[in-house]
Amino acid sequence: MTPTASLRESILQHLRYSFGKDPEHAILEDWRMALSYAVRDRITDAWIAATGKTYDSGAKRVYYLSMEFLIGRLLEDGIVNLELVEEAKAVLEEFGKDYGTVLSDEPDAALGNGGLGRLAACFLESLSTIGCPAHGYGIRYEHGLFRQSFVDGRQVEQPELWLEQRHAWEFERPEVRYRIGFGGHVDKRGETVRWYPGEVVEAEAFDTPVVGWKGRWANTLRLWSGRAIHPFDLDRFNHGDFAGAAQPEALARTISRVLYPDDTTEQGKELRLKQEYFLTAAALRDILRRFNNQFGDLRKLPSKVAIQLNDTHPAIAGPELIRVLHDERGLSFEESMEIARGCLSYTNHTLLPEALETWDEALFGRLLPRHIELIDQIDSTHAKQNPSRLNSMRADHQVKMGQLSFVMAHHVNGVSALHTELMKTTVFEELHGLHPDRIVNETNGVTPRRWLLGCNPRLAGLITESIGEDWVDDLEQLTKLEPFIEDTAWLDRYAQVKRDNKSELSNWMAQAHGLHVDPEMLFDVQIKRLHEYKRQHLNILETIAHWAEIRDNPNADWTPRLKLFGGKAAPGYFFAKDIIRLINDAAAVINADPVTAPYLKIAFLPNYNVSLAERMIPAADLSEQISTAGKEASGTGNMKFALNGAPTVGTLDGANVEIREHVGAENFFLFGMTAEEVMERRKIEGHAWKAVQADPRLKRALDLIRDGRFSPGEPDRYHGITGNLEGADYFLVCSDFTDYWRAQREVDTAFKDTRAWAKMAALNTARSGWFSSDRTIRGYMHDIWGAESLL
Ligand code: OX2
Repeated sequence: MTPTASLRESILQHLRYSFGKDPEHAILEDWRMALSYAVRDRITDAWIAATGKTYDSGAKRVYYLSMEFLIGRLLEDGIVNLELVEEAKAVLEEFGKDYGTVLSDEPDAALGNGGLGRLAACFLESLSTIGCPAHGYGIRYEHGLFRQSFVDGRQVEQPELWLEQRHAWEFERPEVRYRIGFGGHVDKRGETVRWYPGEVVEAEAFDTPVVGWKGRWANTLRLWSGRAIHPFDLDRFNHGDFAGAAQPEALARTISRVLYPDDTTEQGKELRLKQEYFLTAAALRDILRRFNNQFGDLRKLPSKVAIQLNDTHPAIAGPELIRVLHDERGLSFEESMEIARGCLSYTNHTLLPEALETWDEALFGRLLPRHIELIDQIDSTHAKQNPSRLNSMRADHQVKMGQLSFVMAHHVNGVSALHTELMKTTVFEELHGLHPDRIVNETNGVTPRRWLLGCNPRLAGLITESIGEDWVDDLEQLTKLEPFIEDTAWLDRYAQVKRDNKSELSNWMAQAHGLHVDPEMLFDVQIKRLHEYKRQHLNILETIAHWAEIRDNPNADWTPRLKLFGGKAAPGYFFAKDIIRLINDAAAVINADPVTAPYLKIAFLPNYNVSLAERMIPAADLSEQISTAGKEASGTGNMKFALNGAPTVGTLDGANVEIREHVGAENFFLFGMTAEEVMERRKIEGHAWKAVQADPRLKRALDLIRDGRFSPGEPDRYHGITGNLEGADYFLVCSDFTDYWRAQREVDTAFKDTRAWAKMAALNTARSGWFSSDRTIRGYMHDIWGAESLL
């Protein structure tokens, strides 16, 4: 049987026996599911083999605990990693099905908000590519991140329904269920302490295999779903209370119903804390069961188990592990704490004060009465061991999860060089003083399988043709492209790839959104969550100022530019939602201006998600990474753009710093204040107003907004934004505007020299190999986990 016949056979078999269809009657979803099952069968073989190898080797295992896994679609990932692209295309073509259409039928699993969740997904793929035995543990949210649409330019949120369509990738494990308790009381008899929860739900496992490059290895993503222990109350039913009869099930399922419930209400907060404990307790139960089956002696736990806490969300793992070891298994508190610390490590992803997790002690104590006692005991034990310390995890009637995580972890890592250094001098200054070896840096990375090979087949093809295919799991080999870049014929091909990608995106935008743009324009892209620190408003201000300038002098030699935006604002973050609306309002006015139309267009694509990123990044000419220095811990989109040949216009923030070092300062459009200058600038009274007075372009842009040029029916619609910018301007939009403007005009000039631009883009690709998540994961394995590859 030829390989084509074998995938073909497999698809037809699944159509028939898994879905009860023949090719004549199969709908698109049947084809997608049959192809997925055919691919999944192959992944499953690799998966079972890897699991067997892990058991046999007795190796240390890595457990990645995360409230978010932004995995996106999985079919293409599987096809790409198993090198089945050509075969799958051929089979589908034979049946008159378009490969891209079949892939796009898969719902985009948005079980995360942004960078933190996407990083977790890249890490899982790299762990499998490297062959490091690992599990991801998360929550199987019924509703992922909301779907975004625009009504009159405003963001509207709808529930996300990824599980409404058939989902090919998970295996339900009804035999893997744990009871997770909340509330109740703590009983103390002499030395014996027992927690008797008042409410108990069950966590049920759903497993998704994650396959690595060439199918050499596959690990497990295990997601927990909430269910009631007694799903149906027959007694209530028999008494005619039909709704009440189903209530236990409805309540228990609430726990895994939605990603990040609104936490502005007390109920919302409580649910979030419940989710955190639910994930963590179920994962630890599972880890200990597996360890027990294989090794038994709990003192060996740190040599066999490495648990990574993705931010503080699973920080309850520290006290929970101590509770199990001490209360349930009878080890002393001190020894339990040592064992727990030997297993745990913690990644910090942000220094923003509002994102550092704290819990009100009353709520915490009500939900987790034993854990709050243990946290106090951890705190006082740590205080005894380190008498000079000032930094308590239990001040102001709060529980501080950052401090708890730091104290309970053997290593704490930041996600870029700058961020790690700032951690040492800001949030964790005191704890770092006490434990100077605990903080390490692991600069983020992205998986090249999804973010180059999968999403940019034209560029991947050119690279493989030039240097062979070894770059796919050894990304630093991309430096071998450098000599080719000197060859103008090769460089023209590189430039042609970008043009083709831009045409493809343009066609898609026309067909999907009725947006018509000229693919010859400079595609300037800012895609990420909406946040003041990310400064989408700096971008739109510059766009407006530029528009005014073109109108002053329409016959000058302007570089045509398309400003592309994508990103969601948190439903309760009204300022960020206003920024979205401003961009959409400005787009409506500016796109309709016949004078500037050849030179400037704006588009905000709705419902930004992983799949949309995969479309946009390969087509980008310019990557906007313009956060206020010191605020973006790392960024990972910045890496994807550089890898796909879009130079950055950016500040010295997060991983931008390292990207610039790698690609070369001459291939990066730097602007703005440094993190230190930012702190100094904030001390100057009236800094924003001074910046506005000093730059007439900025002043004009603000005036246009304030005077209602983009909201004629409601001139004061954006007074919140203009007032903020001219007043406090905490994120220093005005102070960085003038230098941003300068950098953008440098971009205009540079883009006119097509060859020089192509060279700059190609050098970005050639020198971004270090930003592979394979490199990051090797760093964690070596510096933090003490784990080894089994390949
Ligand atoms: C994000 C950070 O904002 C981003 O800079 C970083 O690249 C990403 O995590 C992965 O490390 N929630 N999301 C983040 O931090 C938090 C908290």
